[in-house]
Amino acid sequence: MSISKSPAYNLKAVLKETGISADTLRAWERRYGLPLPQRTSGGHRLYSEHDIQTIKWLMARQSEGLSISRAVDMWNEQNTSGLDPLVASATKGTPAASAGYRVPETSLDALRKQWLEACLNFNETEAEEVLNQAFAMYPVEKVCTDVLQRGMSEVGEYWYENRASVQQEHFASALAMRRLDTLLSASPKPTRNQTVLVGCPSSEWHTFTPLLLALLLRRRGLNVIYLGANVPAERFEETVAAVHAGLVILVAQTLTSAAALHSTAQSLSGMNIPVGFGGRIFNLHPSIIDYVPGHHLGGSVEEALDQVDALLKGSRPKVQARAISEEYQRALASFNSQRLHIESSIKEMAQLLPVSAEGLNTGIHFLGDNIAAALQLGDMAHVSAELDWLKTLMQSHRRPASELAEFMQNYSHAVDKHINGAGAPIKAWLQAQAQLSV
Ligand code: B12
Repeated sequence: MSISKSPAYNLKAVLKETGISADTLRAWERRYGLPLPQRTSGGHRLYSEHDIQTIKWLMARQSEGLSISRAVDMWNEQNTSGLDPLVASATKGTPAASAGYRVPETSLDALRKQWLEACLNFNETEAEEVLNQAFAMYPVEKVCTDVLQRGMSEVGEYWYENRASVQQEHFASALAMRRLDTLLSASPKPTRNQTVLVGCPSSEWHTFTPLLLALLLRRRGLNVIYLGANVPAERFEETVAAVHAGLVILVAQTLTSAAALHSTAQSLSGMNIPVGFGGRIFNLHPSIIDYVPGHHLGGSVEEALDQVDALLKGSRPKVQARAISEEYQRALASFNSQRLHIESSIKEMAQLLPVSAEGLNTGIHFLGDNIAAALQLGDMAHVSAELDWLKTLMQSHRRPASELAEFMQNYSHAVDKHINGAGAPIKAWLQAQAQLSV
């Protein structure tokens, strides 16, 4: 078989014939000299039939799972050993497999698995290579959600079940964040004149989804100002006014940061700017949504994208948030004012418990923050889910359930002592939990 090497086709014809993008084709030429078309006297590229077949050959290797650099290596190896790769592939079926290359699966699920495995092994080179391959094969949006976001979620589950260490989880999230940062800084200039502020309320350190949202909105042409983690409510209004924001998006993953989000949204509610919000905690406890003076952007980052467009068009009526009951308002005010006393009483009572001072402090803070947040968000039952989380964590670290029951009893006595009547909803909940924990 002889394939013509005479220059005959312009760039447009080649793009149409192969389906490759002009940028990718130019990058292959620049990096690998493959293919290297001739030029007209005016400097325009002219490709031969052989060039077109070369491009198709390289694309076929990519769809078999090879990275472009491995595909080029294979092309060069076959050429140096006197084999015409185009002839070999026409006669032998899948060249990557027959040349002894490991052909990894390239579905998004398989790529996510490979990425996770590389992260769990602290293998940065491999993890980056898998991502490069994923981005070469699939749209940016798909890779970000199906590989990175779902990968992060899975790492979180591994950590929770004690199948991954904090170090492995941190390593994976650092790589994922770094990639999003790079993509964001490389994204084109905004083409729309609306500005969206995206950030986390105070006490929220999970920045992956707000950063992802910032990236995806930027790729839709919006001017996104990304504020990152732990943004306090103070002076937020000033910032919104200074940048002429058309929309503020706040993201929370935990109960305590949902309460902080609630406070920030309240402080912005006097301005005529819509507030959008979302995150894991609103999926877990949808009843919280009604208490937030803002627009819930849906259950996933993808859903949020369309909601954002609707909000910017001004086609959504202002949300009337639900107020918490008077009983809860009283309980919250008393709890906040007596919290220090309650906590020092628990510490005194817990001296006999076989837990370290550090463990006890963490437990006290965790529970106190969650009680205050649940009261602010209208339902003490929200703390139960957080406790389930704590129980499973304790189990996976082999801590006895009786430890938690005793701690809850102590907490209940301390609430009784310092905020007797007004603390009723807290006490009722603590008593029920102490029974359940034994
Ligand atoms: C990475 C990570 C961290 C990193 C964050 C690094 C960073 N810069 O982001 C660090 C180490 C800082 C961290 C700290 C903590 N973390 Co953490 N973390 C995670 C992990 C693994 C991923 C977080 C993430 O990016 N989630 C976002 C995506 C990947 O999650 P997702 O739930 O699949 O997202 C879906 C929906 O929730 C929704 N969604 C999510 N965000 C948004 C946003 C919008 C606008 C919308 C519309 C929808 C939406 O859409 C997605 C579906 O498409 C999660 C595991 C998990 N499942 O989330 C734990 C997790 C969130 N962390 C958890 C905990 C407990 C903590 C700590 C308290 C741990 C500790 N003891 O210190 C601290 C708290 C920090 C704080 N105050 O904010 C728990 C929360 C449990 C709970 N009941 O609150 C989780 C769930 C782990 C677990 N399984 O137990 N964490």
